[in-house]
Amino acid sequence: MTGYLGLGSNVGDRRGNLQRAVDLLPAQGVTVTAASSTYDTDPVGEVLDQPSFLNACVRIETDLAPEALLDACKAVERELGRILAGEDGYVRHGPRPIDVDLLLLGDAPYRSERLTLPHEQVTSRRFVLVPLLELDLELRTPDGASLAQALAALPLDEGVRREGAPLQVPPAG
Ligand code: PH2
Ligand code: MG
Ligand code: MG
Repeated sequence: MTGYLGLGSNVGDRRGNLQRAVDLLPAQGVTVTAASSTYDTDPVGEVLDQPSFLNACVRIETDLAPEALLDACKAVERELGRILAGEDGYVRHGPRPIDVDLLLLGDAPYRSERLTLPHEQVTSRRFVLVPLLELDLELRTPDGASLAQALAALPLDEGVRREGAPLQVPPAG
């Protein structure tokens, strides 16, 4: 099944953290088939007073079911030193070396206590939509909504600046 992940980092070597996350995905049963450029983005959400983020998106191919794919994303976050929810020192929406979010997976929506697909913010955040549409301009949510149209409808107040070349796609197999 095809899916899309959103990556973010605003602590330490931001680009190195994003690339390491991508490089760790294959060992989790996640094949990376395309990676976007990196974007320097203004913090949005519950904590605005924190360093700017580096964001990117990747397209993946995986046989993992949604919950197992979420576990794979969390395993990568943990390997890169992220403090996860429930652990000492965790700040929701706070600074982090790495965030790996499951944005879209296949053609069906999914909802559980820990996971909602498509990701609730996939149509409302410029830092998600700009790198995502770089991968595939025709992308739609399972209900058929065009992500390009969602981006066009957003105000321009959320700063998203292209920062660097696309992340490297790890060799297949
Ligand atoms: N992630 C958040 C909260 N705010 N802002 C930007 N610019 N980029 C992010 O990745 C981000 C954020 C929670 O995951
Ligand atoms: Mg996030
Ligand atoms: Mg997250």
